[in-house]
Amino acid sequence: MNHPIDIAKRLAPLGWRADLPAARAWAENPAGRAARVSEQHRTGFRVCDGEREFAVQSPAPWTRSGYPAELRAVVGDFVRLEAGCDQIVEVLPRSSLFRRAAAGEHLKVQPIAANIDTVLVVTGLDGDFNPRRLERYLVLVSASGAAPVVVLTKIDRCEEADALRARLADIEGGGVPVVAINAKDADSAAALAPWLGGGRTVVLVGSSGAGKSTLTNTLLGRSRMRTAAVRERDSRGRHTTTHRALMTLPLGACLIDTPGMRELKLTGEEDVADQVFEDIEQLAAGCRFRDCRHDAEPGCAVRAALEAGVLEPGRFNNHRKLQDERAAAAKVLAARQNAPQGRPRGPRR
Ligand SMILES: Nc1nc2c(ncn2[C@@H]2O[C@H](COP(=O)(O)OP(=O)(O)OP(=O)(O)O)[C@@H](O)[C@H]2O)c(=O)[nH]1
Ligand SMILES: [Mg+2]
Ligand SMILES: [Zn+2]
Repeated sequence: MNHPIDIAKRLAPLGWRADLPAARAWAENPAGRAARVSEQHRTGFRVCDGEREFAVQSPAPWTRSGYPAELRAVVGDFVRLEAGCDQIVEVLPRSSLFRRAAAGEHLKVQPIAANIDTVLVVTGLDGDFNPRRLERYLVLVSASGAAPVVVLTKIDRCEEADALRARLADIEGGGVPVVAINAKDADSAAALAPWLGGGRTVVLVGSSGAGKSTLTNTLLGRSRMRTAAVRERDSRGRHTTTHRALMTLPLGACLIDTPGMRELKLTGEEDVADQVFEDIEQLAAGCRFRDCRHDAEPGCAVRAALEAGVLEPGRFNNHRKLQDERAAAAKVLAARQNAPQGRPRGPRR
């Protein structure tokens, strides 16, 4: 039953593919039982082994408060269970990991989902719509190893959908697909089919009330996740979803629904050469000085673009803000890694 071919058959509907690092690691050491983390609650994990779904115990060190969050399992992880299947022994190597940092006194990195092919960044075409927040999401996605798609929901309730979408022209120009749908309607949600084929895994992220669980139910073809109306005044959701859950869709892909995120800080490990702001990086290459800060330097191509109205000031300011935030977070990380009780150096991340 532990033969790689049996494993592949059993776990294929759960997104197991021969090219994944987890499958390669398993082939080298097929001991115990392989499964995928299908639910993550505050109190623990549920996993699916392709035959049944059940709760499992975490290894003792994971429960220590200082234990690095990234070394614990997260929804979407493939894990090795001990032969009795009661306990996780090991997190198998990941192909990608979507993470954010939560604000607060200490920088706290929070892994959201692992082994993801596509991050669907869900935004309502209502009071939720915010290009600057989308850019922030896209910087986090660029560091994850997964590809982003922006999903605009509530097109059926928005009269200015085209105008709002036009404000994402720079994002689309950077190669990020943008899809506008009615998340309640299966025909409309079918526009996401290119990312939902067999063997693929996608995660839905976005603010509370954006329509993640509504979309999940529509794609599943049944009401599995609870949904709730947003506040009329400001379109804010009520944090209806409280755990992360992975489901296999009729189209074949695995989809992970997550609770709406309040805070979305950078971890410091994002790419410095940004894909998200490639237009600005390209402009900056034309500045007279290589270290131009685009303040008042002569021959500044970025300022020129701002003055000519080619570059949106909001986008430029956000780029700077995110760069500064990333630099500050990277400093905290470096200090922590140099500290005597720095994070344990493991082969995984
Ligand atoms: N008309 C319309 N309503 C939508 C659409 N998408 C979501 N809604 C509504 O928006 C509200 C919030 O949707 P949810 O699916 O609960 O939002 P969520 O992103 O899962 O929110 P959290 O679980 O709190 O993070 C519900 O009343 C949905 O019916 C859409 O495309 N069109
Ligand atoms: Mg939800
Ligand atoms: Zn410049």
